[in-house]
Amino acid sequence: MSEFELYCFAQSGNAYRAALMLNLIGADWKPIWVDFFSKGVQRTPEYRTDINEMGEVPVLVHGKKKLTQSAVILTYLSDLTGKYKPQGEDERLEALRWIVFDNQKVNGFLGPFRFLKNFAKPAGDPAVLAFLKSRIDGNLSIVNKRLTGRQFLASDKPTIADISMVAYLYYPAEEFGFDIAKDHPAVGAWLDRVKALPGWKHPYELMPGYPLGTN
Ligand SMILES: N[C@@H](CCC(=O)N[C@@H](CS)C(=O)NCC(=O)O)C(=O)O
Repeated sequence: MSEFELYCFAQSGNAYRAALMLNLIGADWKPIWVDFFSKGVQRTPEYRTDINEMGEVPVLVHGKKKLTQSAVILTYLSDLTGKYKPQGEDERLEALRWIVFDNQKVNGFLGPFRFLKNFAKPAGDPAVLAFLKSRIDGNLSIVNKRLTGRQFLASDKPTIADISMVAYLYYPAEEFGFDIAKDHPAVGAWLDRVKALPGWKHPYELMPGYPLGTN
């Protein structure tokens, strides 16, 4: 039995944050596939009673602990191992600041945009997609400015803020209809730096369920 179990699926950038962290810290972990698309398992009463009352992935199981919300999972794993942990109060608050901005405004918009564009039936309303795209452009520009002349978001070393922010950013450009790394070059260079960390893997390699319907 693995030390950690992670409820997840390959298309989830929210779950990727936790999966990537587990891989980067060299944890003994295994994914538990959640059939999000065909069965909507996360919306069943059983899932909400037994796994996560919020009806979401990721969920991390470690011994008797069951943790949800990727920001909580990242914090827990960095406290536990000391890896990718912001150092000192200023860095800790800075990392938290970028994680909240990411959850709400960067991947918080990118995730639904990509879902509406690729997976929703019926497909997303073009007006909604256009609204989300304009927010995504504006917010990625803020991240791009932050990363111009710096190596990582909250420190001179990679921290959980970086692991949070990459959530949806490695998925193929065709799934968005625009190329994040090209449109935001400092973000592109930083994505390469994160990709070079030992243990990095693409979300489609790290979590089960890709291509859709193959698990
Ligand atoms: N803030 C949460 C977001 C989690 C989230 O929204 N996960 C999606 C999958 S990518 C989900 O499970 N949604 C439930 C649903 O749509 O029914 C986190 O970072 O963990």
